[in-house]
Amino acid sequence: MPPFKILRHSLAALTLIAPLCVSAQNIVLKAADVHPTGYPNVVAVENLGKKLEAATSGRIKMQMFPGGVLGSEKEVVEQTQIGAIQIARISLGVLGPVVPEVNIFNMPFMFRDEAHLRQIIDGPIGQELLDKISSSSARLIALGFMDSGTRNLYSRKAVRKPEDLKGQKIRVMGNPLFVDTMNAMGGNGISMGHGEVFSALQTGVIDGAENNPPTFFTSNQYTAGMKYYTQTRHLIIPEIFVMSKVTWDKLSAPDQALVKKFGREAQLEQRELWNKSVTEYVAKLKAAGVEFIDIDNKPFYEATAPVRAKYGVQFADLMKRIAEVK
Ligand code: BDP
Repeated sequence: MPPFKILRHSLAALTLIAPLCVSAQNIVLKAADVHPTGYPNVVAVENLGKKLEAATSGRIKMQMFPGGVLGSEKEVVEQTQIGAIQIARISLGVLGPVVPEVNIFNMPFMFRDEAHLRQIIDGPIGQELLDKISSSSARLIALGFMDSGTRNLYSRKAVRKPEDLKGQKIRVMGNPLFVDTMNAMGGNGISMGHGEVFSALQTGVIDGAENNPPTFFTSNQYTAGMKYYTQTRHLIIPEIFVMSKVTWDKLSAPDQALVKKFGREAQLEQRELWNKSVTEYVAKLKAAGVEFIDIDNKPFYEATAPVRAKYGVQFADLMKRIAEVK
């Protein structure tokens, strides 16, 4: 057959097949998380996938890629923006450089405690922030928040006050706000992706980092000479999970409604899993010999006032509303 005929035949075949593919609308959602299998966020997103699969009789499926195999959170955000990844579960911290409005939640000592943060993310202010992300130019649809507890500092040396951090290189997430925060707390903030922290600690490229107990344990960072876990309680940041707008726009309105409904359920399910995991990993860290240092964190709070002033100036009204939520 002459080549043009083959081409014409294949095009004809394609036009026959293509409408079938579209009407079948089989979608496999690739989901990414830096945490390992079994971590509360991973489990909650996997369950969201299972519910979607059941509710659509297998038309929509999810494949979870845990453990950072699809890249750092920064890379995962970029991949999700272009539609190469469909669902990303990330810290709200790394979304700050992409959607600056979210930095309201990323400021040091923004929330009184975890209960305060939960009130906010479950209520109207949380919904407003999700809507801001979805309507921004980021091409991400925000499905829900998750708990990430309280971030505390860990280091090779015992830290009790800002002066103890002098000269220490402390890893923070990739957002200039966190570098400023760590510098204000007395150390030298160094930003890098989560997946690089363990070896950076081991090789002495950095002297410490900061995170919640489940991450500190499951990433093995506590085994890299991190003997002291100081209760600075400087950041209470939620996680967020988003869908690529490229994917979202391809879903029918009923499918979009399912994704939203199960997304909200995932937010609440993760919380139950989270509560259990904090108790479990605090016990494991202590059993492994990590010393938990309880301190009066007021000096760290005071030291970071300039950071709140610098980044908070654009959020004055919202900060007032957040403080008023009891
Ligand atoms: C963990 C968050 C994860 C971040 C990590 C980090 O769950 O999303 O990647 O911290 O510090 O608590 O990078």
